[in-house]
Amino acid sequence: MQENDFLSAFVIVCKKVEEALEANQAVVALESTIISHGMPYPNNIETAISLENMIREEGAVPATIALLNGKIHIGLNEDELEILGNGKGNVCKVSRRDLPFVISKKMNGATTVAATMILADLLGIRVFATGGIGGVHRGGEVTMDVSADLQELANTNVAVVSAGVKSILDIPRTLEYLETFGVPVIGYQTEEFPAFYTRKSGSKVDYPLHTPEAIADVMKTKWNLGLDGGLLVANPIPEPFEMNKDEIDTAIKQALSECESLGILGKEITPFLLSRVKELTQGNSLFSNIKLVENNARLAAKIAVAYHEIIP
Ligand code: PSU
Ligand code: MN
Repeated sequence: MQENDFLSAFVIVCKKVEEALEANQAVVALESTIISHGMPYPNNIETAISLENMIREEGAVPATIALLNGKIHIGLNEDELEILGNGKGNVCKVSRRDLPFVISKKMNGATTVAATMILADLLGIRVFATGGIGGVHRGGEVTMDVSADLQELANTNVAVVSAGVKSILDIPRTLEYLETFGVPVIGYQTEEFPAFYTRKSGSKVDYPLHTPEAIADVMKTKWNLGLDGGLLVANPIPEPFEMNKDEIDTAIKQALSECESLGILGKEITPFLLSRVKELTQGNSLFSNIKLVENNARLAAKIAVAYHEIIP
């Protein structure tokens, strides 16, 4: 069986994304874990729709990626977003490891950064916007809890735009890991690596770049050199929406200690921490979260447009 026949049995590409890919237009991938496990209903669906609209406003085509009844969907309609976000059915959190099971069992799945990168890459989508990526957990030097997102960045040719990494994680070790695996960390108009809810983390980016065109040029250069793997574009939350550092630090500290005393393990750790931080800071963190993802979607679209102008 040809590779394409094989894939077409699993992949459903929506019409607008298919047309954009055929016409070699800029496409931006979006993940779905943020919809199913990252935000409450109905803010999650509203945000998913607003991200898509912002990407269109910037001249690119959005492709939200998820698994529905075991099919890989690239580009979702509003009914499909509703299934992922309304909390009524079971939607698994799907990273690289989970893909074959959820597809083979014809289940619904929300894709993490790692799984979204894999599926974007299948179709040649090179730019992806998210909120925050997974990383090395605090204590990860003992537990070995390191998100599969980092290995995917090491191997898969997609530029991921995020607002940095939440300080539920060990940010300096996350950056060390990325360095070891050759993943460039670019700061968009910043020298400081951002910590999701706040613009500063105390760690530096590798290279600050000031325009989407400059970022697109680095992507092209990296891949033309045969240096496979992703790039992490760290885009700080806009100043007006930044959270108070003490408020967020206190909530994270409490969430981490509850996680340990409840004995939460494995893939449940990140969703537990995210949802506890959200509860402990009430609406504040949700509002910041929405604003920073929107900011990332706009930048990702600008990078995708710039990239498409310089590739043949
Ligand atoms: N960090 C966030 N928000 C998120 C996630 C991480 O600030 O929504 C989600 C993303 O989908 C990410 C995943 O890819 O959690 C990482 O999970 P794990 O640590 O289990 O690999
Ligand atoms: Mn983990």
